[in-house]
Amino acid sequence: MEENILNTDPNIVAPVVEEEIEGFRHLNNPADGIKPIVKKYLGIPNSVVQSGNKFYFTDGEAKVEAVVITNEIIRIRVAPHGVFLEDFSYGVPKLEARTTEFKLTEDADEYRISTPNIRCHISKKNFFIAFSDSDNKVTSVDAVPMHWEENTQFGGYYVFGTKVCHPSETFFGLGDKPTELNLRGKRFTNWNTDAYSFQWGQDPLYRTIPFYISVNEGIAHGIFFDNTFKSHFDFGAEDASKTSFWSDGGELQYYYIHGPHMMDVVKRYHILTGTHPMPPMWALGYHQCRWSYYPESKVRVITKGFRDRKIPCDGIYLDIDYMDGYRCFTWNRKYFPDPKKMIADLAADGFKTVVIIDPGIRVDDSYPVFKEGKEKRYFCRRSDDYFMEGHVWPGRCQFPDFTNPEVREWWGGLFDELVQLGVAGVWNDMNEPAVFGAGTFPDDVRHQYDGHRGSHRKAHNVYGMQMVRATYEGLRKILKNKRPFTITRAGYSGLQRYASVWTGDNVASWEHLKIGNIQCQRLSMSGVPFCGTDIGGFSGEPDGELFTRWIQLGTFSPFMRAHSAGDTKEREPWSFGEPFTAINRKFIELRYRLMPYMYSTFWEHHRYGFPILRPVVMQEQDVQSNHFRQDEFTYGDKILVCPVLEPGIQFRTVYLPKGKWYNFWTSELVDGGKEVQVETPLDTIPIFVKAGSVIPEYPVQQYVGELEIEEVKLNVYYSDIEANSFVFEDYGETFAYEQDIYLEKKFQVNGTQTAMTIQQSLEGLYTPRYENYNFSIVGLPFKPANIMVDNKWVTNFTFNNSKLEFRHNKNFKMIKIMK
Ligand code: MIG
Repeated sequence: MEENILNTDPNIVAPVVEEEIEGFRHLNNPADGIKPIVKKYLGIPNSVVQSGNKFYFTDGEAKVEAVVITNEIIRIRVAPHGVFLEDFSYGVPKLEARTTEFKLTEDADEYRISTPNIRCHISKKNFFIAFSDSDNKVTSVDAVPMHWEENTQFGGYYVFGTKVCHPSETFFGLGDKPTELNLRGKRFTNWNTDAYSFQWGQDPLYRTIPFYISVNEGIAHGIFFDNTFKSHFDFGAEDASKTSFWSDGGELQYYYIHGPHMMDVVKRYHILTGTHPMPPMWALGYHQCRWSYYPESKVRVITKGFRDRKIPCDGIYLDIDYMDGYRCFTWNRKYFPDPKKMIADLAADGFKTVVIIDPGIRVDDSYPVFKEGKEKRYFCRRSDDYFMEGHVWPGRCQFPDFTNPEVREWWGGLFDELVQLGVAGVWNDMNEPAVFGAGTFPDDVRHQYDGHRGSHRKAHNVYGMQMVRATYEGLRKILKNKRPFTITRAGYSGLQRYASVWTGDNVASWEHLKIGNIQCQRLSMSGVPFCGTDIGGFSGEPDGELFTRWIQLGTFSPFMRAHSAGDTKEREPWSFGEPFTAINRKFIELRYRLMPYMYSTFWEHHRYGFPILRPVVMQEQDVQSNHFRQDEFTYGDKILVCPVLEPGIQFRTVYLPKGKWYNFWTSELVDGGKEVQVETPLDTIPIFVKAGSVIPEYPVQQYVGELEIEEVKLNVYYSDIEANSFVFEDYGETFAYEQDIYLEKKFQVNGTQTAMTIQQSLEGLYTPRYENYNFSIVGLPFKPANIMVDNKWVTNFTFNNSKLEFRHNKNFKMIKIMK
């Protein structure tokens, strides 16, 4: 008989003693087939001890710790024999208590830790842990007590948490999973994997983001299972009434993050794991990549191709062939005889050069990087002290242990020469880590893990993040006050502190366009805001239509880069001829026009923890059908985009959240809260702007910084409901913003049938160099007769096709437009 170990019957007191369950197929290792397993559950709590913001409960042997971090975040962890592991996390660099407003109470049924906004209940009957909000509405409750199973091979435990899954509950998050946005009914594993040409539903992929958001009956909460071992999540897949997360080692340790809105959960997740630093503004431009552009003459043909055709571009990438025998930090002098000159020439033409770096270091005593790493014992070793060796591009390789701070420091320093040559960004590949044949390292490889030593089982999922951290921190030192630009394939929660990501080796297919759209939204809501796909698809051949539709999606991906595998045909924005080239140009130009809006959205992320892309469910989580929408999303909260994901489409259905929206192309005003049909000829995709928005716009530039911006266009969308917008400005490439040298402009728009007002307030120490705004007011319901700015009349304005245009000095406080 198969016994249900995930019993939720509250009348059944969980077993206190070790329990043998024959015939249960182990959740972790289906490959093991049938084997007896021994699971142990928390028993009955019999005491509590408080130490500051930490509370310890015990059943006599196991201990549970609850730590109050903020009024909405509590961390739980379990020590099977009462001894907790060292409190160290790559995901959460500083665990600071940010509240003192909590108290412990107790009655016959439970212990209760309360903050002003949430309560954590520890049942005295069965050690179930529950969370509720200040209205006592339970948002999360154990379905069985937390439990574990001894790992006889490696020591430690497999650890399990199981919560009740409600019939209407939906789930989001987990990073880059290539499946429906809503994760309900599915099971996942996190184990960073080089997944060339991955498919819909394939799991795992490149990243481990063990964080999910649940929404039930209008209330959202998040669980961040901060555990770097191979981890697993089940959202009602095995049993529709249970949500489980478990891991092959480490501690059962998770953060409960309260909403009630999904946006609150994401923002609070960023309190724990940090946000992305401001990127240099050029990094938000268009980037062109290929495996590989070489030799130098080819790179010059490509970059010239952009300028000749007037297609904006900021980034040009060198893939592995720039190196000498794929040795990191070297150059193939046959292909690139004078990299310094080439990079300088490209820079003079407005291109930033980004180079790839892999973790595998060629075993070769005449190669200084290898020699030094070997002498200083920086490479990973197996359990018996043999070197971890594997084949990757350079041939036989060893691999730096990036979990060692000394190794990171060394690695970071290696970029000095590349920076002196003018390299502007570093692309970190193969850092899952990937090894030909074997896939990755064997489990027994040892890692220093910042002094908290462990095997590859523990370090695998953070290896890539620590590599790009070494890269980022090294660049940050070398560049001094200039912002580094890095991109990584692998990562763990918190990677956003160091890098942008691309979604890896996708395929040139319509299905992958759809996957990419979902992945970017999902990464965004999982705390990885700066993300993008290989536009066009890495492997395979897109036709012109697919490529153009992908450029259109990419225009609204935070990271916009076209990339393709070496065995494919040419893949530049002009490779498909007309009409595609002109449309691709139009969209890349749109990206540059919207640059100040996108940059401001980035600030909103960096400073306040908002995601950049927001699926409509994040706009309106109370509308249940939104929990199943995954095509349309907003960039920031003002611009809604719905990519076209099928060939030959002349129309598509778009859902607009409640409120009023302007069709970006036609300025037509549309009521939201419903689906609308939108025309989608090849040269447009549905784009809508929320009424009341102020969208700043730059003139088209061929690259960021090409023009001295003399005037910023302010597109103001009339609204009869008061609406707020903001614009962020600063130097665009330094860390002066950390010293508060920036400007946050706040705009408030309000209208009636006879008048409209625009108010501006300024905050910050930065002064932009341009003097004027060029106003374009869309959707005025009346013909304007008078415009007054700060009590002075504006006489020079035009009104055509319901668009009001005039110029004014940027320092205005109040504009009144009257009938
Ligand atoms: O084994 O550097 O995902 O973007 O072009 C392939 C060559 C290694 C995989 C990356 C891809 C890159 C390619 N790399």
